[in-house]
Amino acid sequence: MTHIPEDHPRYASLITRERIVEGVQMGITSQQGLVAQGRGEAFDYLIGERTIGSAAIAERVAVAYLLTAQRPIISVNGNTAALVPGALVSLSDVTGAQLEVNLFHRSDARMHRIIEHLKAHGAGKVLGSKGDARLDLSHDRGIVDQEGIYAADVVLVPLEDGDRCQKLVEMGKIVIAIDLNPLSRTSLSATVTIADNVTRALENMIQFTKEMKKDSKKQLQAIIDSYDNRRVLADAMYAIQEHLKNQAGREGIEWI
Ligand code: PTJ
Repeated sequence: MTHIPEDHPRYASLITRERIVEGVQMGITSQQGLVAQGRGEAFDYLIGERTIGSAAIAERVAVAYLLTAQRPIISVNGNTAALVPGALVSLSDVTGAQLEVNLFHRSDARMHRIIEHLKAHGAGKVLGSKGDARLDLSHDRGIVDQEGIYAADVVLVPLEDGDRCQKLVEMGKIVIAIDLNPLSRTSLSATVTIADNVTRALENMIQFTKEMKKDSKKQLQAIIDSYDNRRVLADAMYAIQEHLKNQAGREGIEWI
């Protein structure tokens, strides 16, 4: 990794870049994953590189869904495996949700490397390599495990590419997306959209799970029932607008 000094003003962002590049070099992340990360970075910049209030609400609701689910699954792709392997394993541990590797650019070698990478970060069983069930999709993201995503009632899909999210919702599943673009197809079709960087979102969710684990089913259900995803999407768009306005104001640029 290139040495990034901790006092660099863009330290967190540069470290994230290094991790994703390392993921490509290790054969975990696809080259296309670099482009996806760049898009995420741009949206993170627009939103102010912070967890906005409505994203924290969505993160709590996501935790409530995971804790009340019968068969919760955390879907892992090449980007999340490189960026947040330890946090994926911790979230799986605290919520009881199983990890399943599911790739758009699928190959046996990548599947194997990602599963081993998660295991090196403490994961026990990792699903995904059986691929014994199929979602009605014409690409490899449709290949899933029967006992995993196929049978799940709640699926967490960080950094998704749209049509699988829609398909899972059509199948009657609760889909939780983590996507910094509040206007992506994934964001618009998920049950719960977390417009936050996956690096912050997972850490928040681990913390919230520890707090909410003692809540009763009734309390968790009340959190779920009070949730409105459209309002959360609208708030993310508003937050981007306000952040840009403030930025312009600081630079003496008139907002027209
Ligand atoms: O590993 P694979 O083969 O399964 O491929 C994974 C990628 C990410 C390449 C694939 O799913 C893809 O192409 O995704 P998209 O269509 O680029 O969508 C990724 C979405 O996630 C975009 O809306 C980005 O803005 C968003 N995003 C990217 N990085 C982050 C992010 N959201 C949160 N945190 C990030 N770090």
